[in-house]
Amino acid sequence: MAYFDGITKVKYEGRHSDNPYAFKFYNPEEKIGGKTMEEILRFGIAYWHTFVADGSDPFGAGTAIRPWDHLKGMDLAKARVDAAFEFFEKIDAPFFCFHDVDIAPEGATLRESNKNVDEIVAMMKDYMKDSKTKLLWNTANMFTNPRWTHGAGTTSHADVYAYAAAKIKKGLEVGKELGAENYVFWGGREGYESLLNTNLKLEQENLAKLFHMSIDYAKEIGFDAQFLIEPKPKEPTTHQYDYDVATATAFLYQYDLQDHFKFNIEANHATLAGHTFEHELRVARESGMLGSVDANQGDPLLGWDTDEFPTDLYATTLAMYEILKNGGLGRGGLNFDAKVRRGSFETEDLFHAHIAGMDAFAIGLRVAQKMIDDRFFENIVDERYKTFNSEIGKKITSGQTNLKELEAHAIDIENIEIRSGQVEKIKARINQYLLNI
Ligand code: XUL
Ligand code: CO
Repeated sequence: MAYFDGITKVKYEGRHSDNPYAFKFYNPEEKIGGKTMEEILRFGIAYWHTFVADGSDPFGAGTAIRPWDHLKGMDLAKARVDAAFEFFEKIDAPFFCFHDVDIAPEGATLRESNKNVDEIVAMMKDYMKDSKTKLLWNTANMFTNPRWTHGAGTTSHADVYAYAAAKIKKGLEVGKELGAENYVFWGGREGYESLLNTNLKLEQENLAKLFHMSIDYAKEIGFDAQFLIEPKPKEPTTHQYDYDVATATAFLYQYDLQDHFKFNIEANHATLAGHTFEHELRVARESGMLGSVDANQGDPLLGWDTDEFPTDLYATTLAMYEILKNGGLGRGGLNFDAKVRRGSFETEDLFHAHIAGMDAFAIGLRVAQKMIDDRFFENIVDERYKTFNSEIGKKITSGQTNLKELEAHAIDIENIEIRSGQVEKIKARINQYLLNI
């Protein structure tokens, strides 16, 4: 059965097309800076938002109308796999991502849940023989079920910890079976509500031990995926341990995990942390830890994780600049961890949303590559920091000086010429780049 009847494969028609089911800027085969757009952008479809979510929010029931709505249990799970692979083909997605509970219903025990997962994984594997769509990453959902109320790897109960470990073990096996490029750890409920009842040290040490056990097990079974930590602040718990890239980097170094993890950076998590998307990407990139991206955007008027499809060209351009300067995303990709708005409840909205997101990143890529070719930011930064190429500047950057020598240099200076940072001039120029693609 076809779930998206009447919609044919979405193709690139160029910027002047008025076909809502065509890409205007994303041309998968077109080369940008030597690689195809498909190779650089590595788009992924988030199974949970696109095939599972129903548009419900904390204030009301689901609104989404989906052609698989009438089904239940494993029949529903199987219909979603059929729908997913039809969607991947039609939207031309090279990757997808899922949590264990997205693909198969949970049973009364983990043994039962795993049996359901196995059945769906076998079905996916079958589809993947003929489909070009690969698994970017999978993960274990350790935040929805009430057992995770006090955390998973940071829980106050050893049985819950064991359950979490068992779910990760299964997730690694599933990742291996489906050839996943990455395995993601988003610490859904890894944090705390209040210090009044929390052993912070034990919780963090236990979490680190769980990561070490996961590394060991992946090695044992020969699953060579890249491990990714996805930082997020203050949601759902008041204090999330992986608050942002800097906080999580300190955690990784503290527990000797730094060589085993990179970051999966989500735009809306960055802004919730009080950072820009590009800040988080830059911090990860500069420490060699930029692994993958959850491509979405938040609503600046709302203080929670709205997971909107990315359409802000300024943000996608600056993000693509970081990604290109990183030499690409390697085994990572741009996963649309994004959901259609509650009011966008028709099935076709799933296509419009993904087309909008893919085009927005394609524009970002085109503009960022042009800026890099022109050395736009590089020239600005070189000029701004040029005094560090002077005799004393070189001594500072190479660590060849000391306070006495710097005092001798500074003591008789009467006038230091400080130049404007020219942020407005830079922004005006960026607007020109955006309008001239
Ligand atoms: C939650 C979130 C997750 C992770 C995977 O905010 O981003 O969907 O991406 O668990
Ligand atoms: Co995410």
